[in-house]
Order: sequence, then structure tokens, then C-alpha cells
Amino acid sequence: MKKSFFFLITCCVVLTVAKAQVDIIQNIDARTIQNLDGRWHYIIDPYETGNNSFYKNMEQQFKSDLIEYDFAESPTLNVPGDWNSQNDQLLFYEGTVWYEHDLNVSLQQGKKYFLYFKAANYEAVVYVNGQKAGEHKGGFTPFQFNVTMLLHDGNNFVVVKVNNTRRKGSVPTENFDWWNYGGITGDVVLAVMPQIYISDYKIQLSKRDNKNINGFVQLEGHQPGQKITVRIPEANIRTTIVTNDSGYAVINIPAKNLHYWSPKHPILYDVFIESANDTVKEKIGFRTIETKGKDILLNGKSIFLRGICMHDEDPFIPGRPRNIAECRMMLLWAKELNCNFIRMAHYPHNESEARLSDSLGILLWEEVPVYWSIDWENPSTYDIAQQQLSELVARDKNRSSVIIWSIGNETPATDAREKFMEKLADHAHSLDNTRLVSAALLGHINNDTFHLDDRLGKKLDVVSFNEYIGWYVGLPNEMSKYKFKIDYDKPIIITETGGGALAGFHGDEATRFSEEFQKTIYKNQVKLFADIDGLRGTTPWILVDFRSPKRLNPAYQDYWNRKGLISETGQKKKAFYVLKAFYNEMEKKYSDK
Ligand code: GCB
Repeated sequence: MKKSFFFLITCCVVLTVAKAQVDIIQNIDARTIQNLDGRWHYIIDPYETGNNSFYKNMEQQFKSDLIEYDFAESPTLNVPGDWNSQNDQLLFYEGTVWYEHDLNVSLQQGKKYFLYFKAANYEAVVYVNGQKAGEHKGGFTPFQFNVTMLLHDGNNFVVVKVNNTRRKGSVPTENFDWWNYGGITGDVVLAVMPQIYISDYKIQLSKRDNKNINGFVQLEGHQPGQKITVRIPEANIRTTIVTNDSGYAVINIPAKNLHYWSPKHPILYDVFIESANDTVKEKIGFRTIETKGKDILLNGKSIFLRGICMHDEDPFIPGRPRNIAECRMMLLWAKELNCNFIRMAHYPHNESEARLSDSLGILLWEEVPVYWSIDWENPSTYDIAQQQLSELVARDKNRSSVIIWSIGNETPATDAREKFMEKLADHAHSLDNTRLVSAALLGHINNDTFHLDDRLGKKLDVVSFNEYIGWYVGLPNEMSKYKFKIDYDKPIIITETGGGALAGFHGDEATRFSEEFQKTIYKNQVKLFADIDGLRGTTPWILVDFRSPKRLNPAYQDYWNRKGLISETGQKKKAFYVLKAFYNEMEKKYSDK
């Protein structure tokens, strides 16, 4: 008896933990929400002095009171927005910053309230009216807390402790080549939900069957046997499904006359999901993606991915993009390069970018920050990597633009890494069988041959690698001697290649950091591409110069990685036009239809 009670408790705990990993309301912006973006008070707290008191947000009541902080008198930061770009003192800051925001709520009987954050880097502890609502780790994915019991009718306050300290066991780890932007970098909303509400759904074409829509709807606060209607009026689809004991209902709808989504025709349908008490509408495109031998097939047809890598940074701030217009600007630069594909490196980007890519017709590679040598043998490092992957897939699984989940970048092949990454690859496949799984791998060069034999390749649908011939290996004018040897009979994407140039700095093709040096690398790279059997895409490094604390040459870098095709002031470098010309040619050879 005792034993089975213990078993039951254990099961409940396991289930709660597993569920908590992806417990976010699907399509939050389409729900009844109170937006909490704007100016939030903040206190910089490098010594964590506030741990025992700031969450209370105390104010002096009597003149003798000793209170050594005051949110109301403290300055403000924009939310969403990283703190580094908003206060010169915070440019390099790594540590704790406390945020405070007041909100007025007209509480409605019978509703549930969720505080939803689109992202906060890296750790966030959230308090409502002096009580802890919850905490979250991982700097790029959304999280939420049920705050129904913590809110009052009328004035309320939220305090959030955010800490962006780099740690060995975190994902990413201590060493990475981008700016460690801290703060509440995504929108914050208060969602008002009915008691029984549609918490999640996936509505996509089945794998390899473009005549069948598959997926699920999850009701929360469920009673079994609830009816849910899924409607796609423009495709003449209407079906009713019934939830099981867990509030879960499977979708399986024949769909004969769909117009398929593609970069040339990014057709999105209005999809309505309706339960007795809740309804949500979303624009969804339908397409299949699969591999066949060395081919990548979009809607059954071979495609070449004309791509580019991007960081989630608006160079004009410079900092994390704060609104849709900034995200759009960056995507349109990629379109100008004639890209049909973007690698969102090296962590989940602003959610708007995937939604915009759906409507602009851009295919996406999305990645988690399993970058370089992380703490492979630490079980909590694995857990946080898996959690970030789960949250990313939970967030973007209805995006037709997203075709590849990447489980990491340049992870050196050791036994410990192999175990970790194979488990993560299996996890990615188990979360979503309608997309491809990949990772940016490392090869090695011997006798002018770039050899890719990384064991992890066997677990991936697409084998991808980074190579810097002409920049880190050899010089631009001797690149033609290099050959490639790839041990896999799978489609290949070159996920990084390129070199740096300071926009406006000119020299001959042997002058490091000149536009001519970079241009020559690109001219010779595209020639090398022609020799790679099975090459089905390229995403050179990178669309725009980006901030990095590792790039310290004052004359050329000044804390910027200069491998962008566009400078931080928006100036296109010569190499931009070389890649564009190559993509124009590839577009003629392959069809995006
Ligand atoms: C790489 C990394 C990327 C760096 C880039 C570089 O291999 O994947 O994050 O920024 O090289 O510029 O060296």
C-alpha cells in the first residue's frame, strides 16, 4: 500500500516535471491578454543584496524606517529589451538586475490568469505582490506562471530578478562568440483564460502525406469527452474531435484541395480551433519537408536552400530586436540577397521572426545554444538543453517556415558529447516527426582535404558543417586546391563559411579585413561548392556584423565580429553581391515552387 502510494506520488512528480517543460499557452498573442511591455523600474544588484527583500517592493511608511532600495524612485528600462543597450554602465554587465512593474487588473470571476514572458536571459525569478510565482532558466524561450491566486483586484506589482551570469553548466556555457545580452528581452503579457481552455495544438501536414492534416489539441482544466471543432474555411475543412481523459484530442483530417506553402507562394490559411469555452485563430501554411537520398524535398520537389546565418541582433541599436519592424528589416535584408532560407544561429530568436518568415516565404533552421564545449557529463546541463529544445519546438511547431531543428553548433566529437547529442537528437525526433533534425558539425583538414566523419552524422537527417577555408585555414587566393570528403549519403548544408571585412576598408585580396579579401573568399567558396556532391544548401556566416566580446582588434573589430555581408551601419560589402549572384544562379537551377 505504502509502496504504491509512493509510486503514485513519483509518477505525479515525473508527469508534472515533464509537462512543466512545455507548459506555455499556444499562440499567446491571439488570446485575451493585457500587454505589460513598457518602462519597468530596475535596480542593478551585483552583490545580490536584494535577495531577501526586493521581492516585497517595500516603501517607507514611517520616517524612521530603514529601507535601502526604492523601486519607485529607480530608473526605468524598456521591456522588451536587453539592458546592455539601454545604459552605458550595463554594456558589459553580467549579474543580477531586479525589475519592477505595476499593473492594474480588473479580476473576473472564474478566469485563470497567466503571466507569460517571451524571453528573459538567463535566469528569471518572478514574484507577484511579494509572493513567488516561479522561476525559469534558459535565455531565449517563453515561460509562464499561473498567477490567479496571487493577483488582487486593482493595483498589483510584479518583481522579476534576472541574472545573466555565464556558468559552466549552463546552455550556452561560459564561452561563446556573441554578446551576452541580459534582461527581459521578450514581451510580457498577462493572459486571461477561461477555466477550461485550449492550451496547445499542432496542426500540420502528416509526414510524407500531403493529403492529410495531422496533429492534436490539448485542453487544460479538462473534463474528458469535450468537443473541439477545427475549421479551415478556405479549404472547406470542418471537423469535430473529442478529448480523452487527459484533455487531449488527436487531429486527422483528409485535405484534398490545399494550396501548398512554399517560398514562392507562402500561402497561409486561417485555422480556427473552438472548444465550448475557448476559441483561437491562427494563420498556418501547409507543406511537407523530407529527405530522399541526398535530396531535400519541399512538397515533393528538390530544393536548394539559398541561405544565410543571422544573429538575433538589430545592429542599429545595437541589441536584441524590440519589435516586429526591426525583425522585418533583418529578414528583408536576407530577401535582398535572394535567400529562401535563414539559419537562426545559435539560439532561439524572437518569435516574430518565424511568424514573419511564414508570411514572407522564408525557410528556417532553428537552433538551441548547445555551442562548442559545454559541460557534457553534467546531467543538469543535459536537462536544460533538452528543455530549451522542447520549449522552442512547443513555440514554433505550427510554423511552415521552420523545416530544421538544429541541436547544436561545432560540438567537438568526444564520447561524452556523443552520448549527450545522440540523446538530444532522439528527443528532437520524438518531439516532431514532420521536420528534419540537424546540427552544425566540425570536420578536419588533412592534405588539403576537408573530411567530415563526425559520428553524430548518423543521427541527423541532414548533415551540416562549418568550414572557414580562406579565413582560418589557408588564404583566399589558394582555396582552389581544397577538396571535400563526406562520409554520409545524406543531403549536405554548409552551415558556415566566410571571412571578416571592415566595411569601407579597401586593399588587395591579400589584405586581411579588407572588403576585397572577403570578396575573394566568397568568389572562391562558391567555386568549391560546385564540387560537393549532395550539397543542398549554404548559409554563410553571416548576414550582418554583430557584437562580440571576443573580437578585440581595435582597428578592425572593436568588439564586433566583422564577418557580416552588411555592416552595423547597414552598408553592403562587396561579398554581398558575390553571394547574391550565386543565389540568382541557383534559383534558376532549382525551383522553389
Ligand atoms: C564559428 C562559430 C560562430 C563564430 C564564427 C566566427 O565557427 O560557429 O559562432 O562567430 O565561427 O566568426 O569565428
